[in-house]
Amino acid sequence: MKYLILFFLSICLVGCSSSKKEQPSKPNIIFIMSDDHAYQAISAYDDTLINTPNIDRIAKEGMLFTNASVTNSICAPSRAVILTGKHSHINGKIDNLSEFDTTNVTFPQLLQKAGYQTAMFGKLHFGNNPKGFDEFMILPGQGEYYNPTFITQKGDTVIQGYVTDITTDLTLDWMKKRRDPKKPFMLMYLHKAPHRSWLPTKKYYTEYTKKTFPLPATLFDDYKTRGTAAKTAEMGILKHMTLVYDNKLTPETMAELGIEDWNNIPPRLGDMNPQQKADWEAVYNPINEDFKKRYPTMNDSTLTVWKYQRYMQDYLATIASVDDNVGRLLDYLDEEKLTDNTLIVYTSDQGFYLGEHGWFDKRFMYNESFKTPLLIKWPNKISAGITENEMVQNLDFAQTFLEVAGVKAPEDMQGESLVPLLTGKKETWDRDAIYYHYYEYPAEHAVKRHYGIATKEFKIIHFYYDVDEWELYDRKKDPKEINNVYNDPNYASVVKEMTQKLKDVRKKYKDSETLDNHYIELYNQ
Ligand code: SGN
Ligand code: CA
Repeated sequence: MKYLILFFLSICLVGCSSSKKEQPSKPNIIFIMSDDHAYQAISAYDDTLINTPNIDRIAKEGMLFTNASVTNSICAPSRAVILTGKHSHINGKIDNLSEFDTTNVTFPQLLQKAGYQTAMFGKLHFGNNPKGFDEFMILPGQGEYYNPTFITQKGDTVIQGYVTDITTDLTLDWMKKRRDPKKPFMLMYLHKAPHRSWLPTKKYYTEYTKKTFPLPATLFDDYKTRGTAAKTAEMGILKHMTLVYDNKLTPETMAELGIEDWNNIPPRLGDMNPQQKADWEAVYNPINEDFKKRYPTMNDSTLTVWKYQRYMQDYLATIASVDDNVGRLLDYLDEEKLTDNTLIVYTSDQGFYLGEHGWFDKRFMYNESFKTPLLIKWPNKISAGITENEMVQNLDFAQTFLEVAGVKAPEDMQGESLVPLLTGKKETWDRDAIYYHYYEYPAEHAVKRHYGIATKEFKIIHFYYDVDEWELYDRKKDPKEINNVYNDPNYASVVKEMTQKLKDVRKKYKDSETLDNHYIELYNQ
């Protein structure tokens, strides 16, 4: 009997220690990012436009950041900042056009070295493959919504179906079949949606094309107090959003109505198979017919509203799929009991204009494109349902993830770990200004080069290169940023203070006029 008890005890000891080994003590990290997802289109921030119950779950069970922003509001540069923890002028990826310099050290490389299993699925948009990943399947460039090609370590592969669903299928497949339960993992799950040209699934275009949305207060902004940059940007819904490419009218409709548009190319419908195309036409052809009847009586204002509604219908419908798929992933983590030891981030590579100032697209340091959604949950560490108003940036992710994993961040990373904010130890958080710098000009949408800083109260912006113009906004009194008060004598002392602070912050982050000129020269080559 004694031997029998000893035998069972020893089995238990071996069993217990091996099951302990299979539960890595380091937390898993899941970084979920969509492309161009405006915070205005997440119901945890605002439920005027859409309900996103699954994305909201992250904030309900964790933290909602109301003052998160990017350092450079454009796709690939934002991703480079996230991976390197360095501003664009330091990591070198200033625009979408250049290749990412892979001699940069990225946080996935450091986590992989520290024993994390690493994987990336979805849109990267670098022009080259990511380093530091055990496995990746990424879209080439912008990628396609329907039947997309994926770049894998074994070569390219075309996958039939809808990109948002496929990105999740690939992710879950990796989690189910190739995840090593003995290691902690770091997963980057990166949606292409809701990027232009906004092609939804049948389920959601059928539903959303029946909806009408409230108009944003600044849809008919006249940019009266703003400088040249806002006035000359080519991202107006009326003038620059195209009826065929964006609003899905057919070239035949355009010809019949005698309307000329600079971009008469339909949005990649050629990638659809015959069934997908037939389903699409069954919903979008009647919209064309309806437009033909309305067009003769339309003026600029009614056409703007029509285009805005069409824009919102398709843009938001692509988000409905993102939300469903985020739910699939969260459910899987719950089922597999992985939730408790996993930090989950939901964010976007930048914000986006949903008709505010009459615009779509991003790039500006103005609020809607500067601010980005950020929701983080980390059970047992973050209390549920917390709202955090401190100013945080995409620059902070690398150091946050390294600290979570117990890895020392390289000295030259430029962000701050968010761990003190996440764990309620705010005393050490003393950031009072954040830096922004946008470079891609001259280019599509014609947003002029600019840099600036934001404090909780004010924002100062310097537009340069082919202009030399300054703007100042009182963020508290004028959250919609319609009054540039740079020349208002009442703000003279604020201008002085903010200009000095901007100089100090440029110095702190090692940006300078010499570097501005260096990048202008490079860009013009
Ligand atoms: C494409 C879009 C632009 C968009 C850029 C950058 N045009 O060029 O509207 O600003 O991507 O977006 S499109 O005609 O190709 O749709 S980013 O998110 O990749 O930076
Ligand atoms: Ca983007």
